[in-house]
Amino acid sequence: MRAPAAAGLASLRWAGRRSTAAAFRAPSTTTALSPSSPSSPFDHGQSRTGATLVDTPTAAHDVARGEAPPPESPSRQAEASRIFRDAVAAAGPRQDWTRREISAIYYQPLLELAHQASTVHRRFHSPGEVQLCTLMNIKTGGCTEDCSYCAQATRYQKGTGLEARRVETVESVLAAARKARDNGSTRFCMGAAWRDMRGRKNSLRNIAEMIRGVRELGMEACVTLGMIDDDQARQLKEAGLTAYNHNVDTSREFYPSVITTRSYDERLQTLGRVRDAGINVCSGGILGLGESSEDRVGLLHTVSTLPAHPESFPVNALVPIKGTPLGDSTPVAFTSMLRTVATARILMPATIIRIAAGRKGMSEEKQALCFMAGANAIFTGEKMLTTDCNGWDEDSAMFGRWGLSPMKSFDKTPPGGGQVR
Ligand code: SAM
Ligand code: DTB
Ligand code: SF4
Repeated sequence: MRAPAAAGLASLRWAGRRSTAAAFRAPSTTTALSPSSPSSPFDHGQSRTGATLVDTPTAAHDVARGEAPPPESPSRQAEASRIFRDAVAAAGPRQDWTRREISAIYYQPLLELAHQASTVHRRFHSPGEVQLCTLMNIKTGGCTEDCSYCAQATRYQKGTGLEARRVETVESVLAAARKARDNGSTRFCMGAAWRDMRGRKNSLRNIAEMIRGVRELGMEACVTLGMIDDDQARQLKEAGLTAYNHNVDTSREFYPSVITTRSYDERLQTLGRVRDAGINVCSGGILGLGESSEDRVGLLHTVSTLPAHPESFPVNALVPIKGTPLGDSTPVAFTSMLRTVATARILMPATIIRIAAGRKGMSEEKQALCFMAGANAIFTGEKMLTTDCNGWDEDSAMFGRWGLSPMKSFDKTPPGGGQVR
């Protein structure tokens, strides 16, 4: 359990900021994530190489895949409205979503979608409660994979200039976890720039030590180490791991344009092993990779039709890293982010939805819309993995202004049943 004195300190920080909200300054920067306006209000521009300007299916693109209806057909619109109503009214999580149903939800008028997601959110969660998770990169850089968004791949090192480091010590990781806990975070997530855990017996033993230490601090422990096998999953479970993060990143179709060194199915196999070991699955995606809105629908379809919904669904907005193939990408439209969050909330009502990478560039007002539409977790602290993160002070001030409160640890029953441990 968390030491009472430290718990008191952390809650004072967040509660204190809440009660004196008016005294805190407005956010100083607002980096617009939205690209420039479409040339006409009917411009449904979207492509695999640029940002989605308006998230409406273009008949050519989507009908070619036999999925999305031309938006002007009244009978299709009536069907979409019926699907939407049924989805919103569902009493509990379901895993049999079709892509057609997900499209019908995703392309609803945005404010209606956000509003309905908000009502679903209130049925399954305490509104305004947001989980605070702090990340630590326990092994930086030197990764053999070719994920085209990632600062840590060796093959982009000349361009990124990121130096690889050895695995952090157990002591330094636990010192960082303690600091995170004292600042109010209830989950600590340790990331390593590895393809997989093969031949890393000693590292796994140290990571098990880190997990035990994080749990002794009263925090939920999460790791993201690449692909793992059944035995490694079992060892992590034995150490007390709460959740394993392994993102599918995008749709099955678009995935090979982003990563070639490991397959979509390998990712799903790792998720299966994590689930079978009794560890909560944290799996989400990245927006702004040059995907189309149908790829975002595909991402949502993959995660919402897993045998059990992930306990946590991180929505990352690409942070373009200079020197990587996606270093000059156009930012994803905020409306696409909001649609993804709101649709995820309706499809996976009990899941924790996390605003992950890219939050640093989002105004408070945009974040607030995401919280309204069902997001209920953030990464907070000094750093993400290689990029900056919104700090605890900044976030606690935001919580004060918007009446948000930190979620307690171990307070959720995961969507598949059982206890979050
Ligand atoms: N190496 C492990 C793996 O790939 O599973 C763990 C770490 S990896 C950096 C964790 C996730 O962070 C990726 O799957 C991706 O979704 C996200 N990510 C990495 N770089 C990002 C970036 N530049 N912008 C947004 N999200 C990013
Ligand atoms: C996730 O979905 N996002 C986090 C966490 N899981 C490991 C990582 C984001 C990384 C952002 C880019 C960076 O800092 O290098
Ligand atoms: Fe390696 Fe993970 Fe980065 Fe891919 S996302 S290059 S696997 S650290």
